[in-house]
Amino acid sequence: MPLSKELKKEMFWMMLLSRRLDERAWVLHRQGKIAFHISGIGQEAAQVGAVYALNKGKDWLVPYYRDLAMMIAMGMTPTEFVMSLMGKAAEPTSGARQMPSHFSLRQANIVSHSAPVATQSPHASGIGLGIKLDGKDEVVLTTVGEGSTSQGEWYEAVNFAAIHTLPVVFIVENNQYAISVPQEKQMAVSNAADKACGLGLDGFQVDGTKVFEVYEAVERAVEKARNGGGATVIEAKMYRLTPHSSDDDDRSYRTREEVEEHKKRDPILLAREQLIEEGLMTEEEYQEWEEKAKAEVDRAVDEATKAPYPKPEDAAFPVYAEVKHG
Ligand SMILES: Cc1ncc(C[n+]2csc(CCOP(=O)(O)OP(=O)(O)O)c2C)c(N)n1
Ligand SMILES: [Mg+2]
Repeated sequence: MPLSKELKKEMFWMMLLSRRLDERAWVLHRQGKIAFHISGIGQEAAQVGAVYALNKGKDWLVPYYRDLAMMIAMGMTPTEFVMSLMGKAAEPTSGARQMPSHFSLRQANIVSHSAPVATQSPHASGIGLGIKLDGKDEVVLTTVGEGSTSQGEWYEAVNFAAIHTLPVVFIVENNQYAISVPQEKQMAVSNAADKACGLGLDGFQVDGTKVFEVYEAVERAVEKARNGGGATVIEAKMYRLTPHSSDDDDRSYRTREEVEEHKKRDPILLAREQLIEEGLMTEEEYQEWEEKAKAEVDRAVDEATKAPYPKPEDAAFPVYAEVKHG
């Protein structure tokens, strides 16, 4: 389905809001107000483009830790995200029991993942099998980084989905690094998508810095899955513009020149240029959106700061049965 003007603008708004929120998380970390942040900066086009191909509330999403822009586009509020960074009781993923960015959102069919990378991939295939057995026309979309496609779990999940013609779209967000390890030290193929054909599936590459191109590719795969055509692997190529996480110093394994070069293809700049070129947005409107995004992020930080921490006596729930004293 071609995207309307309104939808294109909405997608750009989701990218912009996520970017400004993500940047604030880095500031909060450097201010000592949060313990950890893992960033999606540079990956927003792939994330927003992919989830706009879903039927929200009906389809399923099994994301990974960089998918902040996906989460914002699927309805997680900036306040909820900042609460999760601060470990506040009302954060929706786990009530502050999980690391930040191990996203989930029950009302949006978004399923949490564990810290070992790629363990979410078999969960996605399992959900796909459930959908097939129930005869429903729902679709599962799941993501991993390119490094994670070297994990056994990823192969097992893709293999299983291929054998059983399951309605799963496997997205690989190829940001060219797995922490300090560049792609050529992670795999002997040039494209993670090439791995799909050995498992009997179609694998496509898409420019992960172009939001509307990602949307088109994922939409085709989602519709194929919905119509009984089975799974697809889509590799979105982009670049991780920040260090791996707030605990990483990327100067030890890549040059500043390399990072600066990739900033020229920042997905926010590319989408903004395209919208202005197509006459869908003016420069003034963009500046207003910047103000609006800043105000939303300010409000989120303010609200999350005021929100209460979990009660110490709730710490063991729901892992242990309630202990009754006296
Ligand atoms: C099984 C496992 N091994 C190692 C780690 C440590 N680890 C966390 S993120 C990461 C890099 C993953 O790289 P990639 O899949 O490319 O995703 P990216 O972080 O680049 O988005 C590693 C090795 C882990 N979490 N799980
Ligand atoms: Mg990577």
